[in-house]
Amino acid sequence: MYEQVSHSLLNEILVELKPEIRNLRLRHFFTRLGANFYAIHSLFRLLYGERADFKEQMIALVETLAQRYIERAPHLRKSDLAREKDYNWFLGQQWVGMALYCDRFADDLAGLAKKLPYLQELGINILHVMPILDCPPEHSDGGYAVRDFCKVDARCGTVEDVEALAANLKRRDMLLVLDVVVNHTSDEHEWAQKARQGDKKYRDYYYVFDDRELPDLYEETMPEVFPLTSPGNFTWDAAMGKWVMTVFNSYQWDLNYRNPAVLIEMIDIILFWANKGADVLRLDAVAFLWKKIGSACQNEREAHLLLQLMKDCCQVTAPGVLFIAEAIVAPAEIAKYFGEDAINAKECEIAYNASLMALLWDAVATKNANLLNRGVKNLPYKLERATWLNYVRCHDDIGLGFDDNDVRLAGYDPVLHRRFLVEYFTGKFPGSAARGLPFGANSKTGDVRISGSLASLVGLEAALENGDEAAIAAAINTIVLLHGVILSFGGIPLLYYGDAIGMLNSLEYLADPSKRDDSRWLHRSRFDWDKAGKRHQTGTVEYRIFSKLKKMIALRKELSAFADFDNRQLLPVDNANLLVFSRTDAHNDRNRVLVVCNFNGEAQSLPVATLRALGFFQQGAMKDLCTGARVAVENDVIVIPPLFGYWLAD
Ligand code: OTU
Repeated sequence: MYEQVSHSLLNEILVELKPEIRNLRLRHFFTRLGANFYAIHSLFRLLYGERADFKEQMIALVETLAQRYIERAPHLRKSDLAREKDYNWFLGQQWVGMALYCDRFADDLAGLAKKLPYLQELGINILHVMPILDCPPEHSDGGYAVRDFCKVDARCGTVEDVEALAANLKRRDMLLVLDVVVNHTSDEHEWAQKARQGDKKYRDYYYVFDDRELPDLYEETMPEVFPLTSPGNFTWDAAMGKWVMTVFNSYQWDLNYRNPAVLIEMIDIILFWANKGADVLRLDAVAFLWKKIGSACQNEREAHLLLQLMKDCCQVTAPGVLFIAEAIVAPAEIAKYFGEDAINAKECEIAYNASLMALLWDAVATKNANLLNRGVKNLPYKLERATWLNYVRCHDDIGLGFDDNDVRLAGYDPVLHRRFLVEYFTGKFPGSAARGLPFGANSKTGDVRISGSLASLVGLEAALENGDEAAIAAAINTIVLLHGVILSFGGIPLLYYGDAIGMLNSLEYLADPSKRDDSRWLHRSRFDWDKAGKRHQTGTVEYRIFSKLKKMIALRKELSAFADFDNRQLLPVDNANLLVFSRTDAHNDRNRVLVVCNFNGEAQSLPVATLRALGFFQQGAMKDLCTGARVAVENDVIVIPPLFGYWLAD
C-alpha cells in the first residue's frame, strides 16, 4: 500500500521539481532517489505525516538533495560509484584514525597540511579534524557551538582550505572526517538571532517557551549533561523574554526536529560538507535529537528515524560518505545507532565504542580484566556493514557508563565501584599515581566523570616527576597495551593526537576564564612539536611509545584477521587479569591471531589446555607478532609479562 502511495507521490514530485532540476541529466541521482524513496517517504511520513504542508516539505527535501547532487564534483561522484561497488570498503584492517584540533596541532588548515607526513609516519590514514566552523570565541564549547555551519573559523582558514586539505589527503590515500553538530546551534547563529528578533519561522527552529510550565515538565525526567557549568536544560533569554531549551551549555540552543524545515536544513549542511570532500561525517550528540516530555530525551525512537532519514538522503546524493554516531550512551543503546530493525547499517555505519573505552579504564584502575571481560561479552550485537570506532581517549571526559548488572556480576557495588574509579583517577585513592580531575560532578545524582590525558591518567606524569624508572616503564607499557587492544579488537582504531608521544595534562586552560570551569581542556593541549621531535631519539619516553605504536599500526594493516567482519571470539579464561580473544580472517579461517592482554602489574600465567582444544599452540609455541619473540608453553602454561599484550600467531 505505502509503496504505491510513495511511488505515485514520487511521480508527482518529479513533475513539480524546479525546471532546472528536471532538465539536467541526473541519471545516478534519479536511480538512487528511486531506490531510497520508499524509505524516505515512509520515515518522513512517520515524523511529519500529520502536517498540512507535508507534500511541500517533501518537495523541498528532494530539491535539496538534487541541488547538492548537481553541485557534487565529478571526482566525488566517481568515488561514490566506486564505494557503492566495494560497499564494505571501510571494514578493512588498513584504516587507522587520529582525532586532533586543527589549531592546537598545527596553527591552521594550511599548517595542518604540512604536518601530514607526521601522521603518515605513524601510519594514520583517517584524519578527524575536530570542529573548525565559525563559533563565538568565548562561547565555543571547543567548536561545538556553531555560529555558521558553512563558514570556517577565521583562525583555521577558509572553506577552500578544507577542500584543499581533502584533495591533499586523497592523494595520500587518507580519509577526512569532519563534524556536523546536528543537535544544537550557538545562540549567536543567524537562526537564533532571528528567533530572538521575533521571527516566527526561526522561533520554530528551537524549543522556545513563554513560561516555566513545559520546561518544568521536561525537567522532571531530563538528566543534566553539564550540571556544574550549565545546570538544568533551559535558559532564560532576556532579549527574547522567553525560555529556550539548552541541554548542553546555556549558549547552545537545541534544534527542534519536530519542524521538518530543521531536518531539511541539516541534511543540506551534511551534503554541503560531503561536497567539500569529507569522506566521513561525525554526527555529534545524536542521542539527543528528539525531546519528549516524560522521557530522558535521549535515545528516543524518533531520534533513530531522523538518523535513518539523514542516511537515506545522503545515500541519494553522496552515497560514498559514511556517518559516525557520537552517542555516548548505555552499552545496550549504542549499537542501535547502526540502525534499528535492519540487517545492514541504515543509520550510521560507524559508532563510538564508548563501552569498550570505559571498560579499558576500569581495567587500568583495578589492574584486572574482570569487568572488561563481562562488558566485552555483553557488547550488543552489531549489524553487518557496521563497525566500531575503538578509542582509548578522546577530547571529552571519560564517563563510567558500564552496565550496572555487569558491575554487580563482576562482584562490585555499582555506586562504590564508580566512587573508587573516580578516586583512583583523581589520584585520591591510596597508591594511585593518576593525575585526572573530576568533570561534571552532579551533587543530585552523585555522578562524576573524569578528565585528564592518557599519559597523566596512567601515571606517567607522576613517574617522570619522581624519576621512577619502573613506574615510567609501567606507564608506557599501559599506553601501549591499551592501544594494542583498540588496534586488534575489530573496528577502526582512533588515536588521540598527543597520546603517541605521551603528552601530559596541561593546566594552561585555567588562565582562560572561558575555559577555566571545563576540565576537559586539561587534555586538549597545544601539540608539543619539540616533544614530538624526540620520537626519533632512542630511549626517550616519546621514542618508546611512538615506535611501538608505529610498529603495531603497521602490523595491524598486514593482518587480514583484524578486518571487522564480526570475527572476534572472546575466550573465557580462568585468570581474571587477562583479556583473551581470537580474531579469524573471514575469508580464510586458518588465518588467526590470538590476542592475550595482561592488565596486572605482575606477570601472569595462562593455562593453554582450552586454547589447544581450539587449535592454538599445536606446535608447542606461538610467535608474538609485535616483538617477534617465541612464546613457549612450559608446564602447560604461557607467561604474559606485566601490563603487556601479545598478538600471537602460528
Ligand atoms: C559531544 O559530547 C561533544 O563531543 C562534546 O565535546 C560537546 O561538548 C557536546 O557534544 C555538545 O556538543 O553529546 O553524545 O560528557 O561526552 O556531551 C554524547 C560530555 C555527547 C560528552 C557529551 C557528548
